[in-house]
Amino acid sequence: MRVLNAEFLRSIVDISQRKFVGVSEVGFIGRSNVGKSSLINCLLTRKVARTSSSPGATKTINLYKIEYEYKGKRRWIILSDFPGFGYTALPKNVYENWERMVDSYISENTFIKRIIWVLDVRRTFDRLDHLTLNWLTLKKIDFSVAVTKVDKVSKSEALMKKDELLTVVGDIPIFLVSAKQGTGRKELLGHIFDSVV
Ligand SMILES: Nc1nc2c(ncn2[C@@H]2O[C@H](COP(=O)(O)OP(=O)(O)O)[C@@H](O)[C@H]2O)c(=O)[nH]1
Ligand SMILES: [Mg+2]
Repeated sequence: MRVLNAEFLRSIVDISQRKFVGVSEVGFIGRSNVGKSSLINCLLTRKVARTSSSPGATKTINLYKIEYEYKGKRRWIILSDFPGFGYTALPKNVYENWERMVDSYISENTFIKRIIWVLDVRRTFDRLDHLTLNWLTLKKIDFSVAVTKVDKVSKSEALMKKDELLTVVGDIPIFLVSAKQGTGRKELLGHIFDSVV
């Protein structure tokens, strides 16, 4: 398993701007500041995704082109970094705009194979998370959970969080990761590559 090349493709707001017909895609969703962009950079071992110190700054869907070698084959896919939701300072109409943009992009995108839903290990599962879970279920899209920032808690706390989530989200893949320390990187990357074959 080797990432050969990774580059920023473009920022878009609408499916018509996507192009790249036939190329499989895996998307990253989650709250602002949860660590989506950092996780993408960790997976790629390159700083291609822009991380920002101002939460809620990303308002576009950012597409990255990834060339890799996996199980003896060379391929390329798109990873998409979605704008973070649930930033409380955002006015309601901005939130609704996010929902509409992401919802229609995912609904109309037949090349998205899986969503990686990024959750912060230290946060409790709240109303917004339940809404997200309902929405993912309704969309009938395959998704997995990446519980990130596990470097901030003990190993047993991270495992407890995983158990707790399993009872809430049901039988879906859950990965414990740290973008800072690289924990769980190989497992999640292999899972992503397995999702697109
Ligand atoms: N300790 C720690 N900090 C992280 C981790 N991942 C992200 N961060 C920090 O969390 C903040 C938000 O990260 P970012 O990737 O921009 O989040 P995004 O808004 O979801 O894309 C940044 O200050 C990161 O350095 C992690 O695994 N461990
Ligand atoms: Mg980001």
